Amino acid sequence: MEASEVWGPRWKMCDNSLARRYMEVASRKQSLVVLAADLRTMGDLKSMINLVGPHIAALKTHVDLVDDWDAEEWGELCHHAKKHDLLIFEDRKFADIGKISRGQMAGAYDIRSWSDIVTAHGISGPDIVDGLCAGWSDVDREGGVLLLAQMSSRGNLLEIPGYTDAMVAAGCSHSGVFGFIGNGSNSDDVASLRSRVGDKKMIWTPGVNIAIGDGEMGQRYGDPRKAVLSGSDGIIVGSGIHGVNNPRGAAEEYALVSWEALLERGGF
Ligand code: 5BU
Repeated sequence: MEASEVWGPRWKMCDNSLARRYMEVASRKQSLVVLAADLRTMGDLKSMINLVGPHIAALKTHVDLVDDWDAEEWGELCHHAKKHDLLIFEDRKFADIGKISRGQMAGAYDIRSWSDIVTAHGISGPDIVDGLCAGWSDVDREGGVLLLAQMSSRGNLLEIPGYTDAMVAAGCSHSGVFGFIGNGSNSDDVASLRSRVGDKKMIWTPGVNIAIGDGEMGQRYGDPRKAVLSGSDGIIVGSGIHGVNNPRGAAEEYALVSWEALLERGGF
């Protein structure tokens, strides 16, 4: 199916080029699954991409979690991910002032050269988005920033009244903003975020698992189908895929559930 047919108003109103690319990939692969690839070795990461690559739309990394990280091998891994038609999303949660965030896009990991999407907190003010976009421009690339409007973990301070509204207000008008992170563990939270965000931006949700309830160390999980029906455009799933006996089967199942929910929702 064509992305423009599937995504309806989201496609028409979108102002971030990476978000369009995501909608195209998701439509080609019939999956809204973003794999949280929280694995500790390069070998395990590569094997996981091979196993589940056909069923996911994006690969979410924590580059500083990998014990045997090596720049050259990482480049090869990203190349491999691209062959699987995946967007690469570094969940770095940048939070510094604009100039420093721009610098941190370079540095030892050189995130600007291989990431398509990164996460950022808005706590330091809106210039962080300019800083991150400047980081990509420095290597003639374009990317999209996912701002944390909500989190999935228990007791997070983004729940303090006013924070989410301020984040959405600051992020909605910036074309460098790909979208917002919403709390996938609670479909009311996702629906409320969607009503504030409107159609112009993506909402991606961590805290999603077919086995709903409390996870390790304050993580909370909600149902993937409900998250999409409430307005999530991408379900971020980690242990629900890499932590089970049959990751490929699980990825396929999350893909099917997410895709069917998107079609049921009618793209918006
Ligand atoms: P899990 O294994 O499905 O619980 O992994 C969740 C992933 O999503 C993990 O990589 C977290 O860093 C990430 N995450 C999250 O869980 N909650 C949040 O609010 C944000 C990111 Br932002």
